[in-house]
Amino acid sequence: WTAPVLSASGDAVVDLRESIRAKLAFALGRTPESARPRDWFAATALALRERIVAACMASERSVPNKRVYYLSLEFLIGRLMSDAMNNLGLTETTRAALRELGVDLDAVQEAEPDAALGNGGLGRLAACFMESMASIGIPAMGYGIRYDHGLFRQSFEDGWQREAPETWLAEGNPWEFARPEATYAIGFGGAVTMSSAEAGVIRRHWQPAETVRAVAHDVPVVGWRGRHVNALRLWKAEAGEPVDLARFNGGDHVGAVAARMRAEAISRVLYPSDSSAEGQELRLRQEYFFTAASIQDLVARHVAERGDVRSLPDHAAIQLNDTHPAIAVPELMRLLLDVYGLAWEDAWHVTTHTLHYTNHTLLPEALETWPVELMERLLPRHMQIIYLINWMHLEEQAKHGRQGSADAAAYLAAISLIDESHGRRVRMGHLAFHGARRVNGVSALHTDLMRSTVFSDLHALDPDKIVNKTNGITFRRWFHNANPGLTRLAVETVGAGVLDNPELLRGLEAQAEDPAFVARYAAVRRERKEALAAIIAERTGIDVDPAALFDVQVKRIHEYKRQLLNIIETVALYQAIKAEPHRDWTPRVKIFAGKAAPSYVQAKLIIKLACDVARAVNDDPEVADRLKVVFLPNYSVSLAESIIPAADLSEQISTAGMEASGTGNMKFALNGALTVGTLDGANIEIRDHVGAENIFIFGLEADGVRARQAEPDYAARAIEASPRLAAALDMIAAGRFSPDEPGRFRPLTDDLRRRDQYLLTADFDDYWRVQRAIDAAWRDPRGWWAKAIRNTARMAWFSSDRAMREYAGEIWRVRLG
Ligand code: 26V
Repeated sequence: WTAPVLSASGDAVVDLRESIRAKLAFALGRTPESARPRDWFAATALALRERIVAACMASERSVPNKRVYYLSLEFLIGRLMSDAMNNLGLTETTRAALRELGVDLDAVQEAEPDAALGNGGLGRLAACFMESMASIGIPAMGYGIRYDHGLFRQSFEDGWQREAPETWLAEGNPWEFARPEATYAIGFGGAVTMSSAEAGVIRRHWQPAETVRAVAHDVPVVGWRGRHVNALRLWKAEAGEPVDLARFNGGDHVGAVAARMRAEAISRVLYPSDSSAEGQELRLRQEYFFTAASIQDLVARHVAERGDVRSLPDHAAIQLNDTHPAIAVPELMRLLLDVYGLAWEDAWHVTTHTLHYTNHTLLPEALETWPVELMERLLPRHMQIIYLINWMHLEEQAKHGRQGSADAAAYLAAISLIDESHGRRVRMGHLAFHGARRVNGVSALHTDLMRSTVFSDLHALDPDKIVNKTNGITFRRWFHNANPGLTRLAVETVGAGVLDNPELLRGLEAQAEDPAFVARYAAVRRERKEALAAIIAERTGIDVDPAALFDVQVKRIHEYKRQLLNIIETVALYQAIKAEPHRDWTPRVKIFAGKAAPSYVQAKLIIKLACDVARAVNDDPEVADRLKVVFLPNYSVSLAESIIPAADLSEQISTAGMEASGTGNMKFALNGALTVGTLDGANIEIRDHVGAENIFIFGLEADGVRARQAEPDYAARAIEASPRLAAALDMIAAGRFSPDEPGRFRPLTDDLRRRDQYLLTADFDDYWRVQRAIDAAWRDPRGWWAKAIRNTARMAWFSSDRAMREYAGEIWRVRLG
């Protein structure tokens, strides 16, 4: 980021230039003449990495009193170069150094592949939290998997999503340090044996049938102004033996490496689903693999530093990002019982004072459960421990009355860690809840719903356990780096202190109606819109007018997020324009991006509909520039960085009660897009902060959703009551957008008529109403920009620094460094 306060000093430029030149020659073996942008990227990253390590070694070397361990199956970190440069204050130095080498920094940045080690919100949140912890000085380590292939690359073939493997590591990763000395053996399968040890105490011993090696790879995470550096430790799976020599020598060259392939499969690919719990054995192997390696690593570090495993809760706080690492509960118990020889009560005390659990969804299909049979086969010792935990848990409750009645049986079935309703399955949410000291939701509404729905019985047993920690985003990436023009304007208006303290953004409010300031704010937006228009033209061939209202919905494709509601409104608008082509319609560009899970048939059909509607609308000369529809392929963190600063309108239209928080909503509002949204997730808190007059709210609230779902035939009746909705659905169902296959979208329209689980029909008319109010607001530029500026000015609370301070104080009880 071109910080006006941080300009390049001559010496620093020369130093960095020579350092880049040396990396190119001696680390990459390239001459400047033959170097491609990718080589310059690697050389620059290596030179910057050296400076990160220097910053790391300069910061105090003493052992922190307490460390935070953030366990997550996903870290959607994206590109790391601008983070590193800006947090070190070296962006202008790097630009100048490269310029002296005849190289353009922007081209070098474009050559960095995204580290797409996550699906969506949950993974991106983990990345924002890592950056914030380093920035505010929380001693922390992130633990995850070093996937060879992150989230698939999306392309379109005639409007259908196609998936291809993503190859971010094809040319290596200059940011990481391989740490082969930090390798752990991870067991699977086998049996549990008993041995009577000293004093007649029976010790159990797990003898796995198979072991896989977990090898650490550390990515440094440098905080703002280079004050602190933490590590993201990603585990790579390797086989115990690279090749079975006997088989190889016997001529079976493929069979000789079969075991190796099976082991390495664990860190091969990220599961591309964030919506339905598919009972895949490989996924359970991934979860146990990274959790066990991480727990072993952190316990070993604790024992090396403090000598006694019993003091673990005083010096370590472990955060489980959703239930994916919930196997940490029995794994920590196993280590404490079987390896360190603690008594059950002591082990349980240590476990339940070290672990904490964040829930990120209440959608039933995304709540993890694992078949007992699979767990017994893969993790026999853990299953024993889970049974024991559950037995004690249920005994405890049975003691407190409620025995005997049918009511009591239903109650025990509800709080049990084992779900017996359709085969026997371990409820990972219940396990994590029970093993954790604190459990948190990610927005005020979501936390309330946790207490009143999925976890209501467990909540009643321990009413202080569930706390709220509303999500946040790192302003360094999503404001300073993604929108340097707006950041420069903020710095020039309220002072450079805003880079350290976002609360100073408040000072922009006073300028919200000042014509000179508004003109500069609008000019920044215009510039970002022109840049996005160029990307749209390049990637889709569609020409859009940067003067039009850019209306953006970018996120994973999921029915509850209701991209379909947006598309149906687009169809209705298309019909209205066709009916009255000469009215002065507010020109809009509807921009979509997002990936569908490869197995999610309905979501893929929604993408196809968006593409088919886009073609019909964009090709209709009567519509011209009044309406354009764009689906940008391969949504990613880096694409988001281009889209968000260019948005005028942010679509956050999930069915109320279903989006746990949302974090994209925060990124858009901070960058001055106005939100059209439901009272769901963090939208509610965004409204509270930006003011109800600066956001467009519509639709049913969460309790209204529940009431409506209980009404018979609610969808059919809503369609009957709304001629506009009925006409739009008829047009889609009749094949107007799919003349080559008229029935193509019947699965979507039939489902809306019959079931409409996500209440599109209930909210459609109000959505149409608010969209027309938005059209009117856009035609009053002074009013619009004042609202936009007030959004930017009032979003400071949504910084992930605030979220991390809350976790540090109220969950982890850790001091900031
Ligand atoms: C669930 C599952 C279910 C099993 C199959 C694989 C898989 C992968 C991921 C997930 C978690 C989905 C939950 C999730 O991403 N939640 C999002 O978390 C964001 C950060 O808290 C939040 O802003 C979004 O509202 C929420 O949808």
